[in-house]
Amino acid sequence: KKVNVAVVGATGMVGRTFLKVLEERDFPIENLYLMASKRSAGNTVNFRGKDYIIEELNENSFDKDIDIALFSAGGDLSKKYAPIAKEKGVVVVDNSSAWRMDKDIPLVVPEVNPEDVKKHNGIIANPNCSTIQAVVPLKALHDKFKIKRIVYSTYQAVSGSGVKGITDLEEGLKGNENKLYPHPIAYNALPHIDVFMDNGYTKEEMKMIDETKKILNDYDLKITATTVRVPVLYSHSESVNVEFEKEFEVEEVFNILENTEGVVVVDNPKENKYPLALDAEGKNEVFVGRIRRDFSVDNGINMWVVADNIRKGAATNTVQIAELLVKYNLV
Ligand code: A2P
Ligand code: 11C
Repeated sequence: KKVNVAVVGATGMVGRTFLKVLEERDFPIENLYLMASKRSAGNTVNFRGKDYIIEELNENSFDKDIDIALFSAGGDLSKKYAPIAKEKGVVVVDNSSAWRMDKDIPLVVPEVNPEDVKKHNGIIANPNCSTIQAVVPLKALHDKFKIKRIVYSTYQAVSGSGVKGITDLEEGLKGNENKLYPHPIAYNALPHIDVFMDNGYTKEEMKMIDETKKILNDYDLKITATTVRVPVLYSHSESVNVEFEKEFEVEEVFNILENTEGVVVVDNPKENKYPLALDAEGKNEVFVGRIRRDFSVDNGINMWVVADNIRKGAATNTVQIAELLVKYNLV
């Protein structure tokens, strides 16, 4: 079955990657509509050898026969246009943070909670990049050993802030002043992603905490997070410290992760093999390594989790959700 797809924010960093991933994964498209701002309207984009004209997004954009719309044009536009699209019978898969914590809207990582797409009310939310890559390995371990507590410490790429983040790093390396971040990102590490909340945490930290509970459907989990921006272009790296309820053998953890869909274990310290941001760039999988027991608690483990934040953290996961909509005959 072929479906009609709209891409909202088609010219953006994630939007362009949607198109690449749709092409690579042979997504069954009948008609494709590309939408962006007035600035890009009229420009053409090539997809599968055919040129498509970019349309300006407006309130009539969804009057056409569209089955699925992939949104990545920012939270404000998602808040405004997702309900309009939904009203017209379109199923929106939204990459912004606008709808993620709405209790009537599923928050989906296909390797973790695929069945949740069936509960969609016209909108499905794609989680934050740093959450997505963490829950892929955590889900399998949670099923087996029941997670009690998680400590996240992240090392996040500047592309998470879009083109302006990349510019701040590239210009900073040339000795020019930072424009986006409050401090230089070149040669630095900033313990500050998104805005600060009243509780002392950043919004990025709270997203990781709240979204993990929703995706794993376990609100008893104890989770804390420190999220840090580092001078890396693509791929977020994360130290994930986990305490389980049940006893385990490290070998079992390796076995489980080696057999988890979407995970690639890279862990051979003798040969200096572990997941690296540069190796994950452009890949769709989540790379896990440095798997070792945390001797400071009864049933603890440490791991290093790396994934391309624009791919698995955004575009790939969104396209995988769209694939589920087709697979389950929901469009
Ligand atoms: P445009 O390129 O025409 O500005 P990024 O996250 O990389 O900054 O990309 C944001 C995406 O959202 C781009 O495709 C951008 O289109 C789109 N966008 C920004 N503002 C609007 C708007 N007012 N209406 C429609 N699309 C928008
Ligand atoms: C970052 N995680 O690296 C952010 C980017 O909620 O979709 C994604 C923000 C979001 O800055």
